[in-house]
Amino acid sequence: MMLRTPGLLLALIVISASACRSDGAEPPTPEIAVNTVGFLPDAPKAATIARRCDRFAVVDAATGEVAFAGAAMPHPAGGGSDSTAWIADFSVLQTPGRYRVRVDGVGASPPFSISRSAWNRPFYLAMRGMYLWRCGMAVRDNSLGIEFVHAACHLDDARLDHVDPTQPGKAAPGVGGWHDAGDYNKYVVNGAFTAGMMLQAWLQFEHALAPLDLQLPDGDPTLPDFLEEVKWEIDWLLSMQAADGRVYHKLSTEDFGGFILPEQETAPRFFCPWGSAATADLVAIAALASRVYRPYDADFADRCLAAARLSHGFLQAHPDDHRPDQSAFTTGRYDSPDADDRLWAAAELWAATGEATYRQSYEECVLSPPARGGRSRSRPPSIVDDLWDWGNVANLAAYTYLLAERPDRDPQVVTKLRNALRASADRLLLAAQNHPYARTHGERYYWGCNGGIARQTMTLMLAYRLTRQAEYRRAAQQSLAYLFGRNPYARSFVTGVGFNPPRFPHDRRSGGDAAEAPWPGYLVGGPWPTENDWHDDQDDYRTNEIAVNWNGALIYALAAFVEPDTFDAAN
Ligand code: 9MR
Ligand code: ZN
Repeated sequence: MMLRTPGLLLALIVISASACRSDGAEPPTPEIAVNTVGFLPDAPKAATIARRCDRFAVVDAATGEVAFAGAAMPHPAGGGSDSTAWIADFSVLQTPGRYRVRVDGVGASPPFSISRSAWNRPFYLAMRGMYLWRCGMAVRDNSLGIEFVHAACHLDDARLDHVDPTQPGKAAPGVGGWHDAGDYNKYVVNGAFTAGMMLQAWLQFEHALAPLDLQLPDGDPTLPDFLEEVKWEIDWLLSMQAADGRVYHKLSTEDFGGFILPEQETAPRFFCPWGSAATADLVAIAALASRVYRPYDADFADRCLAAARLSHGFLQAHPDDHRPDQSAFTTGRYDSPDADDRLWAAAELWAATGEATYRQSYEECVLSPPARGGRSRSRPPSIVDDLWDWGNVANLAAYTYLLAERPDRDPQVVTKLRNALRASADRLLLAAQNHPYARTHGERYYWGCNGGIARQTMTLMLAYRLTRQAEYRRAAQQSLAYLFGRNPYARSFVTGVGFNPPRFPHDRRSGGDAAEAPWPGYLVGGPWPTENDWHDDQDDYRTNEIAVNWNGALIYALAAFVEPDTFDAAN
């Protein structure tokens, strides 16, 4: 063909060049699973390829230029050369950029970055997710260029009928806090647990979290945004305390509502009768808050400590494991034995006050866990659990004790806890090594296990802090990689973040608003009972719901790697 003008010639050259370098446009193959957000430059970096292969390349996502080439290795757990999982390790590539993993004959992965800011945006969105969960006020977000909005909701929270049937219609203040999950109810055990994980993140990564601007509306200028968001929940938790110190277990409609925006949910909401686990969790979170908020707001800290002591006194007078009467409700139960909650309460009260009685009651329990079968301690809590959740909060107590700088710790208890923590972290490491997607809980799946994977980074980061052994920190990074795409689905499990994230989470706002996209920044529960059982389907509340205790764990994991110096640029 005769080319008549240099302009046309240039255009053709550009077109043909971009045809050769088509990696940016090639649809990703689900056979290459990789973290689809990004890696810190020094992070471990690997993709899992679900097909036999020899060599792989990491290519520039825009130009297709090869930045790194290597041999894929069969994953040992997959059975040598018959392995169905091949690992492409490119940890040595540290140059910031945007890349894809490419395997001839298989295809290319979704793009990802190598950057010191890699986790900033996911952190921001996960924190915005907490703000968007706020009950009792209007919320609005446009982070994705899509308007997510609801008006002030549940302003009548709540009635006391099920607490005191002699005074029908009587109400008490319980407005505020976060909705729990895809439903709009509020549960003390899970709320305190979530706030507890987030304040642990603060205790450990304060330097990184303190400067971050989360663009919260009408904020308190004296509080860092991170603490302001957690305080929204703590204020509500304090309102769940009765005058005598008992704590109402939850605040809820009698039955789950429909897929409508929260302000449209007008069915009456009720305080649920008290429970000893909720009461102990309130003690723990209020004591912890008194410590964390004191430098900013001494009055609030005093109020928190007084609340913690009041409820602790109530628990002392009621030593039995008192399960809440939930007979009026069919909503979430969050019902489990209180031994671990009492343990957390003791550890936090000691950390907040230094008073020996609190310390001793924690130490006694660590050194000689109460015998099985006792009435109030029907199930001794595991002191450091591998996979833990709202039903066993004892890990939070152990972290607090281990991190406390008070001089009066019992060396025997310190040793026992350190050993238990190390042993747990080592089991998580081993599980990740033996798993083709580096999943720290191997092949164990349960309701909300994605949250469990995120939460396991707490044990890993603590082990790293105490030993300075990099492998623990690296395993925590691999857990984030799993949640954001290096998993058998080759998809991100967090709405609005990474490649092909969940589109139909079990979330009443996402299902009830006009926007097509789901509300962003939420980790979905994840596959169970097997690896194959995750469905991106709104009806599948067992695997595709969202919940504060999963996001709180994710926020902890991301907080460990957020980069404050470049945070603004991320938004
Ligand atoms: O996360 C909770 C999980 O551990 C339980 O097995 C499950 C069934 O009781 O409930 C989960 O919590 C849900 C709660 O009960 C209601 N709000 C939504 C929560 C997440 O699915
Ligand atoms: Zn609400």
